[in-house]
Amino acid sequence: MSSSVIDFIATEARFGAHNYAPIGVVLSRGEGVWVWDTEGNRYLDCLSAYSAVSQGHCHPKILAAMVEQAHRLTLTSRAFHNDQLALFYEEIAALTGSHKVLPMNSGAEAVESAIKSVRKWGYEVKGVPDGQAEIIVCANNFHGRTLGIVGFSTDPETHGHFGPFAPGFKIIPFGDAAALEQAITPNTVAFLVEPIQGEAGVVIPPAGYFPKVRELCTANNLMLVLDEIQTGLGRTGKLLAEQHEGIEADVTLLGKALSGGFYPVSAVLSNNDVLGTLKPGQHGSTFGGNPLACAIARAAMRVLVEEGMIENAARQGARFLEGLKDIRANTIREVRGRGLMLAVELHPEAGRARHYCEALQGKGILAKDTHEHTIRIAPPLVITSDQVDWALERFATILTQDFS
Ligand code: IF1
Repeated sequence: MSSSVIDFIATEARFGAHNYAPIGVVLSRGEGVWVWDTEGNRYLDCLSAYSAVSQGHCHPKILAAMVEQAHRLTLTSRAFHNDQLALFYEEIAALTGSHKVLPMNSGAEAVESAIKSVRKWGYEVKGVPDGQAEIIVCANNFHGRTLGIVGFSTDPETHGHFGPFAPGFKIIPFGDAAALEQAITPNTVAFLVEPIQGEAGVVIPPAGYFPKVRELCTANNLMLVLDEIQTGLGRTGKLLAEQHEGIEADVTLLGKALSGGFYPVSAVLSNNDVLGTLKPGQHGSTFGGNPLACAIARAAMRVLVEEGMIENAARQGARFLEGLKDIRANTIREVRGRGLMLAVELHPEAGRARHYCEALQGKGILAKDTHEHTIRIAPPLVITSDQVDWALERFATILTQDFS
């Protein structure tokens, strides 16, 4: 390592809170599926900033929209109208079929906003007694880092020593419709769930789970809130992961790729009167819905569709999954995925996934471990067949080695 690389890492460690343990690479440039470190080494990005750079690094059309808007107007606050918000609403509604949109910034803010909205809906529309609203969530969920959200996390790392937490959440196993049925009471206002659990290790629920969930939510008059912050916008090979299940959520949460990685942009989408319960002064954000964010998001959505990235995610995801399944290595316990949201789960005896990710870095691939034994693979949706094959060769080399 050159001294400059050591400097960046040491300086981060000296001044920064140590709430991350990054792999030892300092990135300084990106283009499409590729990123370069400060020494000029090139890597295939198989994390895509946790699916935020789905459109590829520094997409030229999103960049142009950002620069153009930054020259004109960046922030007005919602105290005034701006000439980008209406266009953003129109385009995201046309893309997703939603009727109402609430623009926020981070994913966690979209989740918090949805929680507030469904509670208000519960009191004002469903008729739940004030202060009694219950929201059902799943074990091993990941919905963000704010206090409201970490309070219903089941991961001790995520919630440990951050309490006391807000009441009103019930935790049930993921993928178990009977557990949902049992947990519902007259005070239940919503079921908040990821279509595929990301942080839990790319956990795909059993077939038939979501249709049954949809049926239970409708029958009991509660809102199905799908957190598509990671799975949405083409990641799984469809615009929304709910389309694989043939269902429609009442409330859909988007973030991450909504800006193609240029800026934090998130949104709560609803196709009923949940968002209608929010009246002036009851919710907001200084930056939410700002013209720069809206211009960026409009371009990010446009290129996703115009450049066929969603179809490409389905095609290349299938190729990647097949290729991973073809690797004969006794380190591998299971390979799973949908579209370009993939994971390789290692046998516990094979050693920590972190060691495999560090070895992959040496071969020009950046991937991220999760939960000790799982390697997460989520490249930008613009990846080509040749690039998938290039990656597969390297995965085969590393996965047939023993890092225990
Ligand atoms: C970190 C994981 C991914 C999310 C879902 C909401 C949010 C996220 C389904 C919050 C965020 C991130 C945040 C990142 C790690 C990461 C992650 F490993 F934790 F699970 F992507 F796989 N809903 N996910 O996945 O969005 O507020 O961050 O914008 O470093 O914490 P945010």
